Amino acid sequence: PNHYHQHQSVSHHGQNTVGSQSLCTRRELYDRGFPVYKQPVEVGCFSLDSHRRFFNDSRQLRFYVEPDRSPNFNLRDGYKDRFLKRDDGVKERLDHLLRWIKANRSKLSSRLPADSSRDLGVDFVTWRGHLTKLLTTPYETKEGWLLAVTRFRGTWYISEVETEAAQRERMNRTERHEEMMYWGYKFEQYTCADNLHSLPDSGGVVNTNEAFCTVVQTRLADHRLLFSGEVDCRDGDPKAPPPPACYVELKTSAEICTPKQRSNFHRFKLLKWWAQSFLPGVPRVVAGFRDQDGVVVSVETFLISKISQLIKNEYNCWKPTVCMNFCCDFLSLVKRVATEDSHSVVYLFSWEPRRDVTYSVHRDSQYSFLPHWFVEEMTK
Ligand code: 0WD
Ligand code: CA
Repeated sequence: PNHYHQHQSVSHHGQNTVGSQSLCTRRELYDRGFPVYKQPVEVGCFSLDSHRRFFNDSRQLRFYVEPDRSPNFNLRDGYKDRFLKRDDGVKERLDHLLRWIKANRSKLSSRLPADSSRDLGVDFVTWRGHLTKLLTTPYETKEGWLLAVTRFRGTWYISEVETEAAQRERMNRTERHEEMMYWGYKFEQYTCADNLHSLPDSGGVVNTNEAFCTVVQTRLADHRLLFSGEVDCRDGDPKAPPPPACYVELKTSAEICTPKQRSNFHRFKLLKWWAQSFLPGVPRVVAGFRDQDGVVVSVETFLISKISQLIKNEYNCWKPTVCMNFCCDFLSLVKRVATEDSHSVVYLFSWEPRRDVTYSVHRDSQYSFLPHWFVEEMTK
């Protein structure tokens, strides 16, 4: 299929209207007290197998095995002959998360009064990754975003739409970039075992269809959130705390050799790492620092709770409170704007660096993303 023109063709319908409210993304406006963010609670999990099939269980959860401090893992190994890459041209939107909701709906609304059993009991349903993009927006200077919102039975569903720039980048990646995207998954293979009694198998195939996702519930100010995020592995100690506190996020990053590189790492990379793991309450990130040839030269653990102190000496650095307040104000804007409750109406919020967040409204368009089976299920 031709993926271009996905935004242009909307205007042919002549049905989209442009909204009047907008949101400024300047940092100074969000530098106030930290909003209430409740400790995230895991309400379930699911797995996607090597064929990207959904299972309502933790079969894909792996166990962290601490490597040497200087392990010399070769991240290039297997790229040519032991790598099965997920087709990232296939847009899954919220589908897997909605399948989880369908299978676990009774658990979710069991805390609500009996007559409101059709109500999910949350304001927003989305992927953790979409929230990460919102948190980092006041500091983002390169990549904009498009978020489609549908209000359905009192809940706002938020699903990302690929921007034209992101699509261009995806279709024009260099061979070097393609290979470097593999390195992160290879690092996972070197540090994760399939069960408590086994060790990592670096000779196996890396298949990026496989995933384990946690589903968490929490509240940001007056916004009740239900979201899911992919989790790399859990602490291998059986006495580790319950999820999400036992989860470990794995990352690779270029080794730091100069003060300038250290400063950039603090200012840009730690912002993304902090936002991604803070949201679901994952307490630590294990980072493999690699050289130009993809060899991991050192491994370091970062505690999410310590990151804000680590960065305080950087001039003009990011602040967690700005991230959280911006996200909170964006969600308030969504509630004010997306008032029509209909599975086929999409409010498309868009943002480009140095601009305000704006939106347009689309009825029965290509942007509609709630699948029929989900709409039917929730209407029962
Ligand atoms: O259709 C979409 N627009 C998206 C779908 C965008 C993002 C995610 N997804 C889905 C996929 O089903 C995936 O399994 O969500 C799942 C992961 O969601 P997430 O945790 O909310 O995503 P994010 O926090 O951005 O990424 C977590 C990990 C990444 O690890 P690193 O260490 O690089 O942050 O999920 C992987 C990646 O390994 N990942 C993806 N996997 C499948 N599809 C995607 C993606 N689009 N993006 C990141
Ligand atoms: Ca990771």
